[in-house]
Amino acid sequence: MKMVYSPRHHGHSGHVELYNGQILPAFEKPERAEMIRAAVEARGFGPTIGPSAHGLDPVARVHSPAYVRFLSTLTELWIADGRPFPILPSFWRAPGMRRLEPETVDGKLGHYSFDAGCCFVPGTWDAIQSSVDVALTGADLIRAGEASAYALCRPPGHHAHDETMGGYCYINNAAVAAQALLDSGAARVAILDVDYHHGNGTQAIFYDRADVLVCNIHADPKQEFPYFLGHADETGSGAGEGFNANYPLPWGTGFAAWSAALDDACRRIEAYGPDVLLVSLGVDTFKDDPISQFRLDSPDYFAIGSRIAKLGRPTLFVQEGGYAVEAIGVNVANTLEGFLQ
Ligand code: Q9C
Ligand code: ZN
Repeated sequence: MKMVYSPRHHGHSGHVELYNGQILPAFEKPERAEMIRAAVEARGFGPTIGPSAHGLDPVARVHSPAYVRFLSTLTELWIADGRPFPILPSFWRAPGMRRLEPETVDGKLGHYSFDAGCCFVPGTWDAIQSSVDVALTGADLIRAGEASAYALCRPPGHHAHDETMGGYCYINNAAVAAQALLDSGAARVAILDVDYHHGNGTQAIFYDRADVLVCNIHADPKQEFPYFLGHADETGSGAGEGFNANYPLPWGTGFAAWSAALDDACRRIEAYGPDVLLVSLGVDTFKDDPISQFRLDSPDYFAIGSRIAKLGRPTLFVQEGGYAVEAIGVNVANTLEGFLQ
């Protein structure tokens, strides 16, 4: 299995988030990707390759042109205004307010975000572009006939909506890769999101469509971020009715209950018969994750990988969350090894 990785993720470093009322170094930090790269390379699954540049056209198949323009110009607008870094949004629209794009950069920042989890430093936009190129290069590998590939995306993507960033996510890497696969001949794609947090962006992007089945196993939004999406009764709308499945689980969930949800999700995917499977691979389900409340242990990730392999589909793993820096490399590598065995 090839791994796609870019050192340009390092541009997104020294950034902050708002946590417990304080501006703190972000949990989503560069060491994450380096720990994963080292652990995966140590297992010898296959070569590490760099991404090829795909430009912004495939991004604009999922995200609105105005949002892509915002992301690509925010840093220069900020510098032109003579403002200090980092950039961090802190005001948002309430229901009932109007959806007009403000003219000023502060207004745009609130318009295109849903939390204070998406900070910009000068290298952030370059890192975002490299991350989606990593996912698209992984999709190219699958298209070229590889049975599987691993895209080490950083920053992650699954919280990003068509025109909203949040939860450390700017561009929805998995959604862009899924759309690229559909645009190049796949008829049906399934996305299995095993990150601890609900993949609200991925769900919302494909909610009214039958060509992408989205299954999400995550902490119950009644208790956990992103709080406002991810309930079990969200099953899709219109043509997409029946093509979204959520498995919200309570804080404290261990592998027995978690893997029962995985089994159910896998049965759905099997019945759907996708041409390609994308796995939004977050390992923040780990027992020692600093911002999460599930109790999976490192050996459990072998079992996750091997259950996914039983589906027998061309499979692209796309990295999402996981913040226990010392363990995330092992947990990702265990998942991939369980898949490959
Ligand atoms: N205690 C991903 O895993 N912070 N994003 C919530 C609640 C936001 C996580 C804090 C967590 C976002 C890709
Ligand atoms: Zn997460």
